[in-house]
Amino acid sequence: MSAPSTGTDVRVPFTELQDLLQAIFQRHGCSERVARVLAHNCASAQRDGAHSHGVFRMPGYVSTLASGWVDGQATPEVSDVAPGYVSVDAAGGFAQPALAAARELLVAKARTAGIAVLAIHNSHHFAALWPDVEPFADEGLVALSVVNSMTCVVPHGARQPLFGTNPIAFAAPCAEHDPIVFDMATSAMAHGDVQIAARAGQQLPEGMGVDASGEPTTEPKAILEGGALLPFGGHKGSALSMMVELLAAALTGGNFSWEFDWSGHPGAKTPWTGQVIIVIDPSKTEGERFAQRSRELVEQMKHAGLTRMPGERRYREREVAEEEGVAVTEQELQSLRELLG
Ligand code: NDP
Ligand code: PYC
Repeated sequence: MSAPSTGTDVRVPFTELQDLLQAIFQRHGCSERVARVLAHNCASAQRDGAHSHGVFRMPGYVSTLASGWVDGQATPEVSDVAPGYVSVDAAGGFAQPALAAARELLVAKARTAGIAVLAIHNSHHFAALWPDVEPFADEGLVALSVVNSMTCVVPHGARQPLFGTNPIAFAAPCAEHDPIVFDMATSAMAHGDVQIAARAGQQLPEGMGVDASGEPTTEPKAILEGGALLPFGGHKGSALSMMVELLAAALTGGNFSWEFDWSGHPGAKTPWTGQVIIVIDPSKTEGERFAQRSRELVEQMKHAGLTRMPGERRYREREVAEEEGVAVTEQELQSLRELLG
């Protein structure tokens, strides 16, 4: 959904926004390396209109760093486990710097073996997932990633929340076209969008969540305060969310969404879990043909009447931002300056 925040938009050059965010991360205890990676991620989400994971997230990052829940200086430990397998202990830091530390090895393995897995554990992910996969498709690779979050979703047929909002992101190259990318929570709605709706005083569509007594509700605050989200698509989304728990936590050695206890760290917001990224080199079997076949698929979908491919809205927003600057509200800009102190 990613509804924009209310207020008057100003346009800020991407690098200016990124530098401001990096300065905030450093000001609140991140190393220069970690701050650069997180700032790029967050500024990119804002640029692409992925508002639930753009600058909206900055107060959450800052309160989490202040709580001591996450290590903003962590040095990830990369292990070359097998010909197609890399493991990273993020050392209680963020997942994106762990990916950055292992990326070169992961790509080399995928190009050699045709496929490689990156398993990250002991990591915090508080961001959109597409920035983790899209760059692989820019290099001609196919990538799939999953990350689990924090207990706030009731499995289909259950009575109590257990799963996280557990997104799945996928990216594939497409000839003479931007990569095909989708990135979606397996909950009916991302937790971030529920927070945005609560802040804006908006009701949600039906079927998103339940209140503290397990009754269906369209009131975002009822979901956030003791209630829970539902999976998208009933038992089907629930099965995908279960798969995310298995891959991102059980496979990596990370926490399931219900396994960490942040109650001793008031202000902590970042889930301490795990992440998997699977990278495939399609040139091993299909040469350049894979990207052509992707293109054919997109053309057929459009021919069938499709007017919006997943990812297209972001690419459009990105194009506008490249021309005019990244849209932020005056209020958001002011809050960012206050976070800089
Ligand atoms: P959305 O439902 O907004 O979008 C999901 C996907 O569907 C996107 O690829 C989007 O493309 C595409 N899409 C949306 N509407 C249409 C349409 N009408 N036709 C075709 N395609 C469409 O995403 P979510 O709310 O589920 O997730 C938002 C973000 O939250 C994600 O980036 C996710 O990674 C993040 N998240 C992160 C978590 C974490 O633990 N780190 C946990 C949960 C969510 P487009 O982008 O172009 O709109
Ligand atoms: O929007 O569901 C969400 C989310 C959880 C963790 C980071 N984002």
